[in-house]
Amino acid sequence: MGTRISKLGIRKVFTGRGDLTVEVEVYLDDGWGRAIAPAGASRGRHEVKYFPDEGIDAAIDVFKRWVEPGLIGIDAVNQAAVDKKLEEIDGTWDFSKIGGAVAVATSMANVVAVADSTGLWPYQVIGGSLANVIPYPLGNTIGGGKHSRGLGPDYQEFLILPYGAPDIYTAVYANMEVHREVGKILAKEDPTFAGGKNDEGAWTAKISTDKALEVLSSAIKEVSKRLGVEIGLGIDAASSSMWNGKAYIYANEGKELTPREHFERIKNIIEKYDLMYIEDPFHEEDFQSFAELTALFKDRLIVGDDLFTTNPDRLAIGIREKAANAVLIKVDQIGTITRAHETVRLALNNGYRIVVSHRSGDTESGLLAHIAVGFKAPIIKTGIMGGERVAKANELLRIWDHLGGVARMAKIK
Ligand code: 2PG
Ligand code: MG
Repeated sequence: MGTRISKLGIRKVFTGRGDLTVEVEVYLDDGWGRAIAPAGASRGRHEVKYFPDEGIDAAIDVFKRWVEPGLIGIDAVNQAAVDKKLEEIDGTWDFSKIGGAVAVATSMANVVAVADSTGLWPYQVIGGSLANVIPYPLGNTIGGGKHSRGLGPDYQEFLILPYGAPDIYTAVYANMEVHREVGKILAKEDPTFAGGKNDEGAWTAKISTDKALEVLSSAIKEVSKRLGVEIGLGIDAASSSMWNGKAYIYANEGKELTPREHFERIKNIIEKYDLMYIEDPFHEEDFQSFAELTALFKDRLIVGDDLFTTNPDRLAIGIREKAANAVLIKVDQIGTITRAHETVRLALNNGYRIVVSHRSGDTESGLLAHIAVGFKAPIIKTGIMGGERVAKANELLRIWDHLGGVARMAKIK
């Protein structure tokens, strides 16, 4: 009975931007694993609760009193049973008693422990023997919105997707090269640019949205030509952060746009810059506008992050309303690997693409790469530069090698 949980541990650790979070260790008789809960800054309203009301110390206390004794003896190979037990111990849908951070760190640590005990890699534990598709890395190059203290462009992330790269090494390299090229252009064009980067390693500059997209377009053109790799352009507008209940606030431009004006702005930007990836173009309750935009741009990825919060019930509404055609998957938004997997299955059964994503406050762990491959995601959103981001990219390179001859890149177009 080597895979029964025999002991657990928890400690406070930090994310790359200094948020306090939890790391959980799961011990089996013949193996062990650990995982850290990442932390978001632009959190969706429908995400599980990160910590109980009383804070991180209460989460640790509850873990020792209830989670550890509750999980001891369970067969770790049965991920669904482990995750179900976490739900039972908590008793609320949003993990408000034990905290989503404790739930997700425990659930992910269990995957790592099973991998250690069985000699498999975590991506194989999650996805089985058919998990041999490597996702394309979607890279955050220029930051704005809440991630840049409202001083940069009004949308939160300006993203690139090297969908034409023949292998993961070339894909990661192309992202690095575009990021570098953007830095050079910004230094030339903006006298106030001091080389600043935000939490996700994206450049921050006091430029407009149009300027950010122009800079990025010319960097992509240069690198595409040099490396012979097609690279697409995208944004995460993170529109909930711009929405005040009545209008969208464009702080950089000093404007308030009505929902209709904002819709038109998004539509124009998609056309003008030929965006292939558009995340959260509208606030998190506006399924209607998502549906309208999706109908207009069937061949582009219209992605729900705050809209769905990796929640199968929210995604079911989206499917019914035909809102978006892709869903961001952040395991920490919903609390367990099993729940996230349920959302992934619902998405795939209904023709939605999935994008596995990091958080802005992330860690040195490369586990996200395994989750993306395990869930068979065609895209992983994990930034480009900075230790927490490179950890995932480098892990993709290792998984590619581990798969040997059977590895293949995902199909985007
Ligand atoms: C997002 C994420 C990650 P945060 O909005 O997609 O880029 O940001 O983790 O701050 O919610
Ligand atoms: Mg987002």
